Amino acid sequence: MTAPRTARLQRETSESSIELSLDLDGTGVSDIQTSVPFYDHLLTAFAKHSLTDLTVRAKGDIEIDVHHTVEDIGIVLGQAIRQALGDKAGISRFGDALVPLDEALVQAVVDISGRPFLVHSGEPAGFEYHLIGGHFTGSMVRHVFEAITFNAGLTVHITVLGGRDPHHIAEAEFKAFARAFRQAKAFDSLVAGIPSTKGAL
Ligand SMILES: [Mn+2]
Repeated sequence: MTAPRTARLQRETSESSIELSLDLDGTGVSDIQTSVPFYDHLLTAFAKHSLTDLTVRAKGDIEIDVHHTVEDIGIVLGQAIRQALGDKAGISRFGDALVPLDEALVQAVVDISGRPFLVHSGEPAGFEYHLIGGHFTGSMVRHVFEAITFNAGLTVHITVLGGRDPHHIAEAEFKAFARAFRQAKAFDSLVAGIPSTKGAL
């Protein structure tokens, strides 16, 4: 292993104020206070299952809607991932996972490609309108993956294969993404240099 794969970012706008730090070579320890309780739950699951140490402190205009705060944290998380990945030398690059949560089942595939692309499908009809925990709109699940993917430079495919309970589905999506990302960012001792025929990712 070369340089530490860490990042610490701050972002301040009229809509939110965010401090985020992460270590991609951690053990999944997290300390997350976003002021959006269900999002704390999702990000804690992401940290735990991707073995990323993650600290988030955020305040935002959640009296209007959780949208700005949730999306902005996704943007900063994506930027931090990109920064911490560095030149991507020696990593596996690809990862995939199939993760259940009771009746919910989600497949995630990650390519640390440097090319932002999200393909997301399979959430049941009405999912986007459901208020999970009474405050977290189902539509924000895809929106967070858009923010992470575009800002981290990842190609991500997330397919919800089954599920009925919105809490289960959202959590299984984050866990599947986390497990696939864990594989993709892992160092592979057989990989010499940057795993691309182009020589850059
Ligand atoms: Mn938005």
